Amino acid sequence: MPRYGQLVMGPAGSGKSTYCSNMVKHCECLRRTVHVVNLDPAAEHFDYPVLVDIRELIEVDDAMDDQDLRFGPNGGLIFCMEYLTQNFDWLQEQLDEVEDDYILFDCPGQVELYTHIPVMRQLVDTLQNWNFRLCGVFLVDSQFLIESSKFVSGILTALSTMVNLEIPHVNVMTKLDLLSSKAKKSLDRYLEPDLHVLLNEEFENSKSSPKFKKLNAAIANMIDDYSLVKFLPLDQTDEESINDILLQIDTTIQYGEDLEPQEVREREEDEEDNNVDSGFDG
Ligand SMILES: Nc1nc2c(ncn2[C@@H]2O[C@H](COP(=O)(O)OP(=O)(O)OP(=O)(O)O)[C@@H](O)[C@H]2O)c(=O)[nH]1
Ligand SMILES: [Mg+2]
Repeated sequence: MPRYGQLVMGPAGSGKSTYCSNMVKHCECLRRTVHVVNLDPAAEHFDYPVLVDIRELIEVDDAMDDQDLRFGPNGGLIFCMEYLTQNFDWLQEQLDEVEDDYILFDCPGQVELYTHIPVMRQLVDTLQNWNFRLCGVFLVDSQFLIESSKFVSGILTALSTMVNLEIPHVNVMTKLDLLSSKAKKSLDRYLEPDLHVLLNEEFENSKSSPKFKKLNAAIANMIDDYSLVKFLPLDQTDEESINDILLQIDTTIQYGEDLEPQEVREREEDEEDNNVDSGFDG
């Protein structure tokens, strides 16, 4: 039987742990069991029930307090993640204890982990060897996306993660509940962006150097070539947005295809009931 997993990634504070917690609550409403694995060795608190906690293996403080290592918080975190890759059998033991295999992996927020350090790739390869079908879920805070030049940097991080990991991938724009109504009106421009249009507008009246404009045009071309960078909106006060994201991810990892027909029917009925009778309070 395949096992299923979401690798929940994104920059610091983008809402990864909150996403996991909301997803667990949402799945409870659907009578689906979803477990969360905390992979953040610096996590202090999260409000989901945790199946596996990396801090039982190693914590950032261990790497910082060690007389020989003497890491600061950032190097310490990378050290912990590398330590995890040397102790995958520990993770395997813990994961083998559950039967309902739909697991959210709540990852740390250090961008280097996604862009060039091989740790996440090693994790992906290992989980795939353990029969996991994985979807990368990359979260970006909408506060940073809603301005074109910041948007380019958000997109580049999402893109390099996607290319680096080579697994099905979904980008999510979080914290829409915090956007002003004016910003919400221009949201569609960012969810499925035409970067040439966005950047032209941004640079039309700006005094940026021609070289900088040229660089941005080249980046826009490259991103359009991939044509894969779009975002699903997440408003944690709107259960439907959470459901849409879940459905999209389920489709990419083919969750449900191995269920018996009766189970599928029950699941569809549950999801319909749930959409009609929305008792979710975020
Ligand atoms: N209003 C609102 N606040 C949110 C949302 N998601 C997260 N937050 C808040 O943003 C802050 C960071 O959220 P976390 O879920 O801890 O973010 P994270 O990505 O796990 O952060 P790190 O693990 O430190 O990288 C917290 O104060 C959350 O309450 C959201 O959808 N709406
Ligand atoms: Mg977190």
